[in-house]
Amino acid sequence: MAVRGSIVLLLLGIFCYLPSSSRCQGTNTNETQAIQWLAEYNELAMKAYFESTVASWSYQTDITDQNEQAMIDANVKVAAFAKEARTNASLFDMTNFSYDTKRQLSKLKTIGDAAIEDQDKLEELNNVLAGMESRYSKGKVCPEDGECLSLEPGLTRIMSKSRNYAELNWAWQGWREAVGPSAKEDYKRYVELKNIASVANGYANNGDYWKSWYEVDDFTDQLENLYQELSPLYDNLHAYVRRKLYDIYGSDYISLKGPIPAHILGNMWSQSWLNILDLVLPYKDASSIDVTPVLVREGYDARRMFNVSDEFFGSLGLKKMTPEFWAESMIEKPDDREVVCHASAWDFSNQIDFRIKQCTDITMDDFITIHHEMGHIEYYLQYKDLPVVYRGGANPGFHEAVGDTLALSVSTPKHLKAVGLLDEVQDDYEADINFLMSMALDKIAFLPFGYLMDKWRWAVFDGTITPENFNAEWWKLRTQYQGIVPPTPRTEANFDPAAKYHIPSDTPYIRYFVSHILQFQFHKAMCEAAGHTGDLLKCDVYNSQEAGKLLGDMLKMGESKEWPEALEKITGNRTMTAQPLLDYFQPLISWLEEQNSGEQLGWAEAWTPNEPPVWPSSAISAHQTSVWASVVLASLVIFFKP
Ligand code: BJ2
Ligand code: ZN
Repeated sequence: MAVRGSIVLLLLGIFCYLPSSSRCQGTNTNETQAIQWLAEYNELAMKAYFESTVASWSYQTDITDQNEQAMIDANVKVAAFAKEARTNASLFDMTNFSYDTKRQLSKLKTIGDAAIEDQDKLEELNNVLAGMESRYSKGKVCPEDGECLSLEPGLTRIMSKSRNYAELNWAWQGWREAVGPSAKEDYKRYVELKNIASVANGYANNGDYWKSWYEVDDFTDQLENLYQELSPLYDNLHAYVRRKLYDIYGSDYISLKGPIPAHILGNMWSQSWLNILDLVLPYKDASSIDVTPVLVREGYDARRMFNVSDEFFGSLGLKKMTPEFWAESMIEKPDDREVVCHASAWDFSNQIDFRIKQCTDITMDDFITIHHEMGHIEYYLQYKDLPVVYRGGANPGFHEAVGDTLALSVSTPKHLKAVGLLDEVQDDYEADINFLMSMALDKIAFLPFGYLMDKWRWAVFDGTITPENFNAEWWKLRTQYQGIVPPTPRTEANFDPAAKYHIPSDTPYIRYFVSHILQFQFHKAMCEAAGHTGDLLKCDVYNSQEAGKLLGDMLKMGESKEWPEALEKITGNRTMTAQPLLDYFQPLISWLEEQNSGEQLGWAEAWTPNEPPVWPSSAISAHQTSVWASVVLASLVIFFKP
């Protein structure tokens, strides 16, 4: 493309006077030439993006200064490629071109960070990004004695298993201290540079640019409506869980009318509460629905967990993972080097290499994450023969929803029993409520978090939130939407947003909120295709070729059409709706409403819990010893003062 395409166009005497602007409109009206140029572009793009992805993979699976520099160089190189493609795409006057040619050319005119004109600034942004990612990934919390803990698996295990208020606070605060403050200066510069890039792409700021991927003007209104529709369900779950935690931790730490302390919900960010299922289980005598003990007892390793997931995709007639996938993926945490442990899925753009990188722990959480990541790979495999510009989700939320949709079937107790991951399952009302509670702790608890992450960032990018109030505004949203509160007061010396991977790693988040709506729409459609009748919560599409085909046909479209069309293809409906999610949870909604009859829903935002004691107790004695020593010393000084 680079050389040949430009020469062809220049020979035709066509010249664009504003080569660097995305709005540059060329004069070549010959669609055949445009199609030919796009084909040439595609071949070169596969090579260019393959090269830069290899460099990122090498860095993320072995964080060294050398790999960091190689990745930055590769990113700068691929940015130059994208810029040149934009210039050449802009030489065409698309007015009378077909929908498809127009769509492909238009996509090439928006080029993300590569739009930054100034090379120094582009390099600076890449440096800032690499620094934030590596500091997050290398973050450790060190006890007074004993080994330092990283997020995965050490701190994550404490957050999920410990029921000690002070210990949980130690891990929660320690993690934020380890990766928060050191990210703030970089983040400020990141915001400036991302806005420069987005303005160069023709948007008011980077938040607007991110929103543009959803292609509909009223996107934020649609989200707000969905959120409003679902918030009563969240409030009910919140009130019920708060009561249970009150019974455990007491009135020093929990108010029945206040927000819940953020560190006791089983997860570092309170985004999924599944790990405290044992504390809030509705019917204690009904059969267990936690597969972690079985995974451990049966000696599962990462590969075996991945195999179970792969087998499920295969059972639907969908594509299985490839030999290259198994040979090159990193599915266990290496102990000889620093890596980015946060799980991710990779498309190397060459139609051959697709990989997952995950520091798999033998838990139910990670078992579900495997399905999530494999869902991405499935999408990549289904659309790999489309032009590179179309290799993406119908919108980013679609990409996030694939694996989760399948996991809705996999998580049903009947399915887990069938594959040997649960010992015994009951089939009665109490078991249904227990099961739905486990799903709600994951899916419903997530909704406000999925919504607020980018509410915060949109406001940061448009300047409504400034660095002077980064953390205060963060906590305002966390309390307003999630009804949670930090265990101890926070200030602007803290920078808590940076303790969540997607903030330092520059990954938009609203996609996960969208996915939590879509996955229930997809699930319902696939269940109907599989001939399922009765309650949606019981549906398992295992082995259904019809369900697999319905999903696969939609995935094959990639982003070649606007998302309402893809949604229509799978559900017959062009709009996002919360109805399937509400149908799925209906028995639990009624149950929660009954449980909460004497309860006050919602929370007084100003309430704060008492300070937790110092942890560990050795630190208490060390602390107390030093206090006593100072007192004695001070008295001696006073006593012997001449
Ligand atoms: C565990 C999961 C992401 C994901 C990773 C890291 C960021 C992007 C990718 C992309 C995929 C793609 C994750 C799961 C649900 C909630 C959220 C969380 N990791 N990413 N390359 N999750 O989405 O898989 O793999 O093609 O866009 O972050 O908060 O844990
Ligand atoms: Zn994902």
